[in-house]
This record gives sequence, structure tokens and C-alpha cells, in this order.
Amino acid sequence: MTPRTLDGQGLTTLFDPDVPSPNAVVPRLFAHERGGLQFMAQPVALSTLENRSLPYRTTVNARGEVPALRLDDGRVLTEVTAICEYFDEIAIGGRSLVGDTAEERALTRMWTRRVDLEIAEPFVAWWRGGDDAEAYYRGNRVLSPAGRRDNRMIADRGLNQLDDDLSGQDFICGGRPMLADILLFGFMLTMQDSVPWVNVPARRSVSAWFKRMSARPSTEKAMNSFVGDVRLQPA
Ligand SMILES: N[C@@H](CCC(=O)N[C@@H](CS)C(=O)NCC(=O)O)C(=O)O
Repeated sequence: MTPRTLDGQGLTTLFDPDVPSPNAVVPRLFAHERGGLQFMAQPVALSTLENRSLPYRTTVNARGEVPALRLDDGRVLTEVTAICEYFDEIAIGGRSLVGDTAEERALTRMWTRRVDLEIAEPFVAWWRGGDDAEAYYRGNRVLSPAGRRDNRMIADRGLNQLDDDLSGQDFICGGRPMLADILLFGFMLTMQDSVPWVNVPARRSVSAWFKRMSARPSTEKAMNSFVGDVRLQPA
């Protein structure tokens, strides 16, 4: 991967928003934790919905969402878990954050899917069901105000379950932070002010895990967008 231009043509380019949105922070955290990566980064003004503009939708992501990773052959990867797994495979050196064996990879994917479906997606959908979200998206997303209460109950239930699952262990898949931790933490970190019920002291294991993740150097770094020629040393 040799960077050649800044316009994202012929390079592996991450389209990264100008603000720390939940989905965008996930590959950022992952890249900082994983290291051994080199790519270009091009900012997208999420704050003014540049991601919904015709040029972005026709040249980068027809779904109008961020982040997106354009590969050097021109194909575009979206879905943060796919981007993270791609980073994991192309990284040089360091240690996989998905797993070193078939069993570890399967367990990481199981937990990643659980925390995404049972917690992250529902609490973001709860926020998206409110008036602030309706005003922000200006009709660019199908929101579900009618399902707001259900989404909160689904996420609360998922968090209660995770509180039990995390009891007696430091991270979701065991001894070190993996993709599942990074996905859920990225969402909780960026949404904690907008969704105040997502991290409460009463869920002691989740709250201790959140503190543990917050203390990692990658957390502060991930609040800033990647820009230009990004080179990360193996972690
Ligand atoms: N399933 C997608 C979701 C991407 C997504 O919803 N991104 C949000 C940012 S957190 C976005 O683009 N929001 C602005 C919009 O929908 O206009 C993924 O995994 O990447």
C-alpha cells in the first residue's frame, strides 16, 4: 500500500467523519489498538451531512453513511465490523484482535454480534427515535419514534445480561480487549451524553469494564479523525 494522492483514487482510503460518531470511532479505536497499518484518510463533513450529498453517494457509499474504506482496487467496504476485520488481516506485525485460532475468532464474532444486536444497535435506535435525531437527519434516515421504548428495553436487557457475563473478567471475550469490546465501547463512549442510561453505576461489571476501556491510550486518540497519510506502528 503506497500512498499516492489525497483524493482517494488508487489508494486504500478511509472516509472518516469530522466528528466522533459511534460507527466511525470503532475502526479508529481498532486501528490504534491493532497498529501495523498504513492508509490514507479523507475527511467527510458529517456535521453538515456531506455524507448524504450526491457526490458522496455516487462515488463512495450509495447508502450515504460513514465510515467507508475504499480499497486500492476501487471496491468500497462499509460496515464497521468488516472494515475492522480487514484491518486486522492486512496489519503487519502486532497481534490479531479477532483471534489467533478458529475457536478464538468464532468466539469474538459471537460476542461482537451479540453486543451489536442486543445493545449497540438498539440504544442508537432509541436516540434516533427522538426529536433531536429527526431534526438532524432531515429525512435522510428512516427513524422509529414509535419503537423508542422497545429499543430502550431491548438495550437495557442486553446490558443487564452483559453485566452478568462480564462478572469476574476484565474484557468481553476474556483476558484482552478484542473486536467485541472495541465495537461496544466505541458506541457507548460516543453516545454516553445522548443516552445517559447506557452506563450506570448499578451495572457494576459493565461500568468497571467501561472505565478499563476508557483508560486505554487508544480512547483519546480515537476522538480525533484520521487525516491524510496514516501510518500506525504495530501495537
Ligand atoms: N451499519 C453501518 C452503519 C453506519 C452508520 O450508521 N453511520 C452513521 C454514523 S455513526 C452515519 O453515517 N450517520 C449519518 C447519516 O446517516 O446521515 C456500519 O456498520 O458502518
